[in-house]
Amino acid sequence: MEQTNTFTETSSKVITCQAAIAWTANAPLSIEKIEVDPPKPGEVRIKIISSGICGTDKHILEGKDKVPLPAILGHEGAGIVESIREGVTSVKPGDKVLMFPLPECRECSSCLHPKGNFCLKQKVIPPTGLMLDGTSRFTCRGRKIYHLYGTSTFTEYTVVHEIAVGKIDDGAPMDRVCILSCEVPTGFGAVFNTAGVTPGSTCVVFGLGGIGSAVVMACKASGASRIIGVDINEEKFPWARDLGVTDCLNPQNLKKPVQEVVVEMTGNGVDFAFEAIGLIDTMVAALESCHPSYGVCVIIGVAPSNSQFIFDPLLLLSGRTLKGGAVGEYKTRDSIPKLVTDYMEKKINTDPLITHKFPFESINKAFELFQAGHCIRCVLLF
Ligand code: PAD
Ligand code: ZN
Repeated sequence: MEQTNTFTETSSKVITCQAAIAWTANAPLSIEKIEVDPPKPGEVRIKIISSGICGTDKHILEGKDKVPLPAILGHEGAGIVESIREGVTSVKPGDKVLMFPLPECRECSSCLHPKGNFCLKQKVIPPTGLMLDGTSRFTCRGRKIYHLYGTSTFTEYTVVHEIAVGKIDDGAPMDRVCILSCEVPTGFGAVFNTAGVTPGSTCVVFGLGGIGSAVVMACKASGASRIIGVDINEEKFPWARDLGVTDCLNPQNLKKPVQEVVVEMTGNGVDFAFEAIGLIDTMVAALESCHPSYGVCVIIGVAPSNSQFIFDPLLLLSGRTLKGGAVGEYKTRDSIPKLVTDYMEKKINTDPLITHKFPFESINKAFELFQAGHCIRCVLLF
């Protein structure tokens, strides 16, 4: 009861709180006092409890993925609804929620298609940094601050469209389920929805970071007989082996291109290849690692802005399939709360995907650790 009163006391008022601002790329985030406007119709204001730091946030901070700045980054958050505005019916103050980098409006052609998940309502590519009405809810030192993918989780409070929020189990452990809003569905869905990995199959995973690790976990759960992991950072190998990787390859230690080694190791190439790095060269290597006739290559990594994916079309003529997908092709609001229930019922255990936890104030330390390659996923606790 007491908690509900606290939540309603602040509704319709501006909230002053701490947030990590990315003023420019290639500089540390700056923790500052910000003002968060009340939600507008169809919007939800959320108190963030935890947030993962994703490779996409790192790429943005390194200037590789261009988004409007200054912004509040972070898109892998768990929180509690502080207030809602008219039109919002699926969540109420006090609800535990996840917020999604990809919304589900349930009205656009993607959402209405049984397989479509790339909701067209909110412009995710290229990102506008603004809410659907073309404005921002964040102000810092008198200046408007951009949102990221309609989420922005590196802040004590954020405002998100209802179409990007999902209510989760009341008992969900908030320090652990935040990764179910991006890392876990992205990796699991690439395997279960996009590729359809089959028992006994051979797989190669390029990139053994957070997303690649979730891919490995799902390949193992699908009964893959061989899972080859590729990374230039050998610190990732022990974690990857624990999750199910059977062979680890560091391309920098090989005498020939890694794809040639993968093809030799598997006879003619793997059944399923995944690219979870975000580089054109490794995307081509993943495609070339596939069996020429029936291999399936799934692109998950987000390539640097304005890059071109150039490859020999004969690679497809022989029968290979090239696919991609955002957030594992899950319809986010329909599916992700169910993943949380699966986690609660111990049908999936995603805890090994979190290797470090930091208080929110130490966000720059967490980024340093991530950039140095010493972790799989860091989670920030507020
Ligand atoms: P991460 O930094 O945890 O993992 C990337 C891994 O790649 C690290 O282990 C690196 O050591 C490794 N690596 C880097 N360069 C090379 C190389 N040349 N060869 C081999 N290995 C290399 O990031 P992440 O796992 O969080 O994200 C991975 C990608 O997935 C990134 O591009 C991100 O933007 C993308 C992503 N996509 C979606 C989606 O919906 N499609 C969602 C979330 C993240
Ligand atoms: Zn939609």
